[in-house]
Amino acid sequence: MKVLQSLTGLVLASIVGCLFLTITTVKGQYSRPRHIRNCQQFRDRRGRFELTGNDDSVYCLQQNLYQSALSSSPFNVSIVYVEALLQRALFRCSYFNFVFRRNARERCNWERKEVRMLSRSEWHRFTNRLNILKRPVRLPGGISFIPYDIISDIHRSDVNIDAAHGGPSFLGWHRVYLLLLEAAIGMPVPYWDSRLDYDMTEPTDSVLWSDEFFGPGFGVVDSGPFAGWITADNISLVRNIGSRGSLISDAMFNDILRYTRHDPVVDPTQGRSISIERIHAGPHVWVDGQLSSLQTASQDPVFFLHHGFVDYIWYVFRNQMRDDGNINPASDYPNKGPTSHRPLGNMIPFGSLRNIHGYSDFLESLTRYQTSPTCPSCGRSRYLECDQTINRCKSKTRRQFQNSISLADVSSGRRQPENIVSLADVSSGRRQPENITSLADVLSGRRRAMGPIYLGRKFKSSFTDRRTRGDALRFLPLIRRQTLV
Ligand SMILES: [Cu+2]
Repeated sequence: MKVLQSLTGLVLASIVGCLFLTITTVKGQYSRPRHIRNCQQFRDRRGRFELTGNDDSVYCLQQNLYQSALSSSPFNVSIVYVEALLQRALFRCSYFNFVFRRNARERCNWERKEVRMLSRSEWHRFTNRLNILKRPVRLPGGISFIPYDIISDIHRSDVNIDAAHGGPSFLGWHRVYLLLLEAAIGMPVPYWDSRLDYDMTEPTDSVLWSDEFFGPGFGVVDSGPFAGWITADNISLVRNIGSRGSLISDAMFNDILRYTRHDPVVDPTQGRSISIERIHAGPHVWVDGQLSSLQTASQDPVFFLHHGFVDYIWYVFRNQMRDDGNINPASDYPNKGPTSHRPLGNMIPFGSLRNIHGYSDFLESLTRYQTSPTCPSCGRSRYLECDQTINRCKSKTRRQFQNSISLADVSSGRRQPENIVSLADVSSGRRQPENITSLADVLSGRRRAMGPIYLGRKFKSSFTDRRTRGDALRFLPLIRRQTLV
């Protein structure tokens, strides 16, 4: 009898389950963009949504996760959506997934590369997927949300910011944050090794600040892959590179590597100059705009590439701890700093993770790094060159890259020359040829950047590069906004 009852129960449960699935499937169909015909193709054998080589799967995954969050917890939908992403990040390489799921082997071997080492198709896929995250995802009932903004808003509330900065949890927290973004886009985040720009004569001339990579470094980001992005504060992305602060130099990197314990390098409060967190603030301030403020930094996608490099520094440091110091980095968590950074404290807002989990080998095992390019080949990147006087690779300038585009390419119409500008060049009047943005354009862009920008606490850089100009954007007084997470 009991067997019969449980069988009936099982049958009933599957019928209800199937009905529920059918309803959500039907509901989901009229809310996706016209070109995405069938999100069902991205479900795996167990009915779970899977990211594939098709970029549309990114849209479908967010829609599905948010829809589930909405049904289970309508009042905490953003939090539940972030938790779902976190689960995916942490179990990306679980044994079960590794054995049973499509593309699992590939996902477990993700490798973060210096951004100038990516193939063009890898870079385009990365920016395309970020742009998909930045597009409103529509749900039935007129509900819509922007996945990128929800992810970016995690790095916003005072509670989260305090849990993430000013102590030993800084590194672990941001490691989890990077994994979360990767779970949303289904591919590794590249890293921006700013040493390669620091070693240039004029870092603001780097090819990174062109449409080939990050888009303009001066004023509104109105071209390049992130052109026209409007932040959660309803304003444009802006930058003012080289105003203050400093990129990370080889010397700073090496100074950190003189230590073999976490204590000195994760303590930003003791007035020590050797703190990864302090060094990391330099590029935030150097780029300026949204990136220079704790509350808005992650609105600029450059945030994730910069933090990829911060994580790379830690990764190198940890390997050295093991090799030279015979120390286990997973247990070398200094029990100091603010209360929110205590080892057994919750890693707010990341579910049930504790701060000490950020230091675990398990988290580290989810990420591999391709070593930053070195001389003489510099990874054969067309954007890098070996400076033989210092025996280090450095970035090419926009102009060098422009010149390297063959005439044949341009005349065959395969690619148009891009606008390039060096602020120093333009203001000194050395050049005003065609196709070069004029100083007036640059300044008008910067004026547009002086609208009401919602900034909170600024990063404090311990380093100021002598080459910086000190002409920070004059942002209007700060306005705080209610946070989502
Ligand atoms: Cu941060």
